[in-house]
Amino acid sequence: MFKAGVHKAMRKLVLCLFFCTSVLANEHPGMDAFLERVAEEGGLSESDVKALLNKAEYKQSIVDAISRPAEGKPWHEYRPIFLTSKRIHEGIDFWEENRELIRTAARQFGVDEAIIVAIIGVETFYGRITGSYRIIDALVTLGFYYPQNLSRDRTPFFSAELLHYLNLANEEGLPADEITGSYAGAMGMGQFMPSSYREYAVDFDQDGRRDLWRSTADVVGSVANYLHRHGWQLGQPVTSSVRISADTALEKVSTQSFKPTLSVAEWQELGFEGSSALRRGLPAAVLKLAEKNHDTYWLTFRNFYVITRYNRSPRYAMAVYELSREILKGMDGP
Ligand SMILES: [Ca+2]
Repeated sequence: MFKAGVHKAMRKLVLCLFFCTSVLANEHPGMDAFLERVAEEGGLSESDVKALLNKAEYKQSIVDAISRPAEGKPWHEYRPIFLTSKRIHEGIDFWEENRELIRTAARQFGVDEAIIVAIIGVETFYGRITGSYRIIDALVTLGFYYPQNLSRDRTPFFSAELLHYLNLANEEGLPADEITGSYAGAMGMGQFMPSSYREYAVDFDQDGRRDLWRSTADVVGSVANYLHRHGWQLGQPVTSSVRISADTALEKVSTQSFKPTLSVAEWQELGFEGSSALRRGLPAAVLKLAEKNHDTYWLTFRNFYVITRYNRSPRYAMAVYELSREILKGMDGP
């Protein structure tokens, strides 16, 4: 009886040693190559990284989410997601609550205040929705299991972000297995990717830490610094509508990059008729947006390009700009 009990317990233990560790120790395709990179780069403990990756889980929901991002929608479906009266009014509240802080950051970094507010509004509804995926799961899923049926293989991008994340956690003393964020690995109120966090986050409240989750000051300062470092031009235009005619060279419309290439005057020669108030030598790109039954065209300037450094989608940049205008109107009101 006793012997049988021990035997049973032993069997249970052996089974658990086998199954429990195999459940806990997740192996991922490409993990060995990644660990080699960790070793080559130095600075991180390979065994700590391995232990962390072993605990990271592949999430089908992350693969599903990256396969259908909101950015794929046409403008007339994309715009209503962000340009709601709730997001406008909460933006006014957020600005009013943090007036001094936003003014100080905007002055220090030479950035327009309304754009800082609008970016935080579009990213996380002013810090309310920062994402509930474990960052380690998000970056392991996208770095090791990126869906191969999408137009572009972004494995290199996400595995680089995973490496940045591990370094960031190490540098800032963050719990790498606990931090949560978006399905793509963006973190905190401003949704900074790990590489951006390392490069652009600032300790704006000067408490000795860069905290983009709980410190509104650090978030506002970091967003302002990000825009500044990418070349924001204070008080300069972002975008302006443009008229086309039958002769307009529509094939010149920008699609991939919105880096200004031609001047307003040169665009005019190609048939894009901008506002007469614009400086003729101002560098611009041209954007086409799909309304339900027609297209609209926009000259986009340096500052528009800077917003696309935050998120590559021109519809994202346009939503940020329009939200900033609506919030600004509310601030000017009675
Ligand atoms: Ca701080």
